[in-house]
Amino acid sequence: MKAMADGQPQSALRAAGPVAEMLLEVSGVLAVGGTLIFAGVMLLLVLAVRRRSGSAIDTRWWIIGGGLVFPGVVLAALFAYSEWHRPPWKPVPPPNALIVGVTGHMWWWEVRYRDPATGAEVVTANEIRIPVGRPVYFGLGSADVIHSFWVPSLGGKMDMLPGRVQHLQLQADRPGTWRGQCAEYCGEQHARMALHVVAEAPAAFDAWLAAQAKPAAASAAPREVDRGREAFLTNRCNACHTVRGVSEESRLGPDLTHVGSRLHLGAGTVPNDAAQLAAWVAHTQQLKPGARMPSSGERIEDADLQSIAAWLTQLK
Ligand code: HEC
Ligand SMILES: [Cu+2]
Repeated sequence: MKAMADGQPQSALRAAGPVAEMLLEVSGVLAVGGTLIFAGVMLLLVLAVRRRSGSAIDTRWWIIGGGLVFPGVVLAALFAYSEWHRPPWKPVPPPNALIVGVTGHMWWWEVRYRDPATGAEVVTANEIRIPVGRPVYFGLGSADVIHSFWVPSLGGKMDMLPGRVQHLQLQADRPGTWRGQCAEYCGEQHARMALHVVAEAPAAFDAWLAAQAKPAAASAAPREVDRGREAFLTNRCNACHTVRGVSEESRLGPDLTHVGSRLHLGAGTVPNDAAQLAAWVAHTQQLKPGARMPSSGERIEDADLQSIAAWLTQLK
């Protein structure tokens, strides 16, 4: 999975679902049409320059034809064509859609699902899992400034505005991992505000969602892991982070209940494993300067840091 995430270029030219394919087709038609018109105009320019003075061409018809009739017909046709091909942005989800809420934060993404079994909210961050072949209907908002949600291989782009809910529909036709990013400048770490969409078979998605809905598993495991949980609480990481089943809710930072199941840390800043996680906690401000999380390297004993990393990494 990791290799795929890294191998997949972020590109609107690699459409992986019906919405993205439609946008690609419209862009192609516009590019070809624009090129033909440009070539035609250049041809006329050459003819005009080479024309002998005094030859009797009635320029009035060129002005009426080329300046009024031609653009009128072409623009009307393009308007009809693009309306016909418009992505479904009506604020009504199709009946079989999966509904996902995404809130932009400086500089990470909060992602919310509903557990179909209980109706409870399931919160995660920076990574969106979706089932292949099913439309996914996003409700998009922002907790602070304007961000923009964009996963080029899967569909269009939509601004995320504070105090409003915007809508966007995407769909993936095959399993895979696609990178997306914030597409509206939102401050210092705008460039490190990436997200990943992982599309998988419906059964695998259902299993994933059911696992995410559970509270963090109480570890039946090595002492170090238990010590990590204690250190997480005594160092007040829970002031900003929720770990369901371990600490009260706090939404200032990403939900960490199942952080070990994600591909990256820090909204695509580093790949996720225990060593990277320890480095992230110790040197947050070096890895992502300005991030709304303090570096803890100087504050936390190294042994505690390693146990916190071991504990969080096994929260799958
Ligand atoms: C003041 C609030 C705050 C405190 C305290 C805090 N964090 Fe964070 N943490 C954040 C924010 C905000 C982010 C998101 C940063 C970003 O990506 O821009 C974050 C990100 C993370 C991530 C990456 C999660 C992901 O999915 O990308 C981990 C892991 C993490 N913090 C662990 C810790 C640990 C362990 C502690 C305690 C030593 C801690 N944090 C203390 C606010 C905080
Ligand atoms: Cu941004």
